[in-house]
Amino acid sequence: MHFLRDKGFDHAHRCEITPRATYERRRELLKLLGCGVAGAAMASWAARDAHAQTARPGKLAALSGARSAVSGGATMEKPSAYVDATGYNNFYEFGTDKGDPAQNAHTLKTRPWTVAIEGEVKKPKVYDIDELLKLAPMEERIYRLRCVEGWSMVIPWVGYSLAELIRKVEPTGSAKYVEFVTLADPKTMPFVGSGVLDWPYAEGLRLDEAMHPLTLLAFGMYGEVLPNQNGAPVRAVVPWKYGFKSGKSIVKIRFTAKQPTTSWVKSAAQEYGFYSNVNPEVDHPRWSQATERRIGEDGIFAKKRPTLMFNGYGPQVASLYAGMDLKKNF
Ligand SMILES: Nc1nc2c(c(=O)[nH]1)N[C@H]1C(S)=C(S)[C@@H](COP(=O)(O)O)O[C@H]1N2
Ligand SMILES: [Mo]
Repeated sequence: MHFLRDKGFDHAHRCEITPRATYERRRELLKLLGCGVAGAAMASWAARDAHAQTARPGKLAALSGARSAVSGGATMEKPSAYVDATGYNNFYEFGTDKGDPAQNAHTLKTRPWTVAIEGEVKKPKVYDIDELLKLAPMEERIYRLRCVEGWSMVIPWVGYSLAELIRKVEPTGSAKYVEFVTLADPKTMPFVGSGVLDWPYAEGLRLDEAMHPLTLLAFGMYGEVLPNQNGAPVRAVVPWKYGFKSGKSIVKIRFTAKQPTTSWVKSAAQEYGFYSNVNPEVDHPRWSQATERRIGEDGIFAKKRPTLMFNGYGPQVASLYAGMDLKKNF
């Protein structure tokens, strides 16, 4: 996708422009065919496609959540179609093209699964995923997701605030940061072992960011458990930051005194900062961040949307960054 220039990838060509154009053309074509130009089979395919935007997809085990009472926890924007949310992904462990995770992630084994809580906590513990699932009541959170590449979606997640878990494990006074380490299993993840990124994929947050009620530990989406390509069985979702801060398929959460390095900072520190808050005023060195394409409404003639400061979550999160220079701390 974005930064692989240094390692000899022309990512803009390979992972972004060509596949997205192809993908959009296919969707546009299906829409046109749905308007009666083609036969009944195609029309019904398109109708099912439209219906999928609201109905439970019925593909995986149900996992429902109560409507969230967290401020900013449910955008009124229309959720993206399930086919888009599950078919257009970044999950580099399974390949760098947007369609690769949906194609390849069936090999991921999500049981047995544990998440180790380590570092600066009074109660370190290895949680079994099924215990973690029951740790707090599930909520539905409808969040905008803004990728650093310039596309966005709206996804109804199911999970609970990461703060619920953090409170249980009792960070010590030295804990200032939280590091998320995700699975790196070369047997089931075909791109682990490639030089594309430094594995395991690791991300980090400041402790107060991790404690913010909007920071979600997600186990499901669209009323069902997470599809593998979306980070099953458990992932983070940090809606005011670029998508790559939201690590998928987490196996370890470590509390630290020092700011952890992250996979993206290691790969290109001048392009991907530790904070990576969505900010239309701070351009990526190679492209503007002022606008975005909403996947699903991004036909060839569709207008881009303006990107909002903190992805629209400023009223909830701006105070975390009071007094900070966000051009320096990008
Ligand atoms: N382990 C892991 N987590 C990851 C990534 C990845 O490559 N590996 N990609 C990130 C990026 S760039 C984005 S935009 C989001 C995409 O999440 P989605 O597939 O649910 O849309 O996942 C993030 N989490
Ligand atoms: Mo992303």
